Amino acid sequence: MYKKPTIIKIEKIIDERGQLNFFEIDKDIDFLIKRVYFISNVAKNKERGQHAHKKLKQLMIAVGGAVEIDLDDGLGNKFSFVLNSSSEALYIPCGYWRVLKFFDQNTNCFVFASQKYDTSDYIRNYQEFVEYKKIIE
Ligand code: T46
Repeated sequence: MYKKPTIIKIEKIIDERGQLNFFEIDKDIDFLIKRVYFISNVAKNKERGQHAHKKLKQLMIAVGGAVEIDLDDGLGNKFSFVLNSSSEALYIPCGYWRVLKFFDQNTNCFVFASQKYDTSDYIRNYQEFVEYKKIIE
């Protein structure tokens, strides 16, 4: 569906009771969700990530606060996004090195993932990641 990291607009319905957001498989994302995790209570300016995934695709949404997500395809292309609205999500295809920078301790980052947790899907060394991308491209 998306070959590159892409911001997706998440539909919202607002009425006198508040706001409701939703997204759907096939319409908004091209994978079945096998795992959901969320990151919270990260001190201001702390970073997470510093790794890439071989197969995992993810959709990230920040609810409250803000998080910057820096992505690198290992082939010289870099992308930077700020998530700060529950009406926007970031789709991250497989094969991107990521660094998450949290702007505020109240940020809750929800992640919808295409695979169950699998340590063998992670590449945690940047040079190894660059070599891996050269081989698979
Ligand atoms: C990613 C970024 C955005 C589990 O046991 N199950 C899980 O599903 C996850 C995600 C993590 N863990 C354990 C593994 C570690 O002992 O939780 C601990 C912290 O995980 P990690 O250091 O990988 O956290 P981040 O924030 O650096 O990375 C996570 C995801 O792992 C990664 O896929 O893209 O968030």
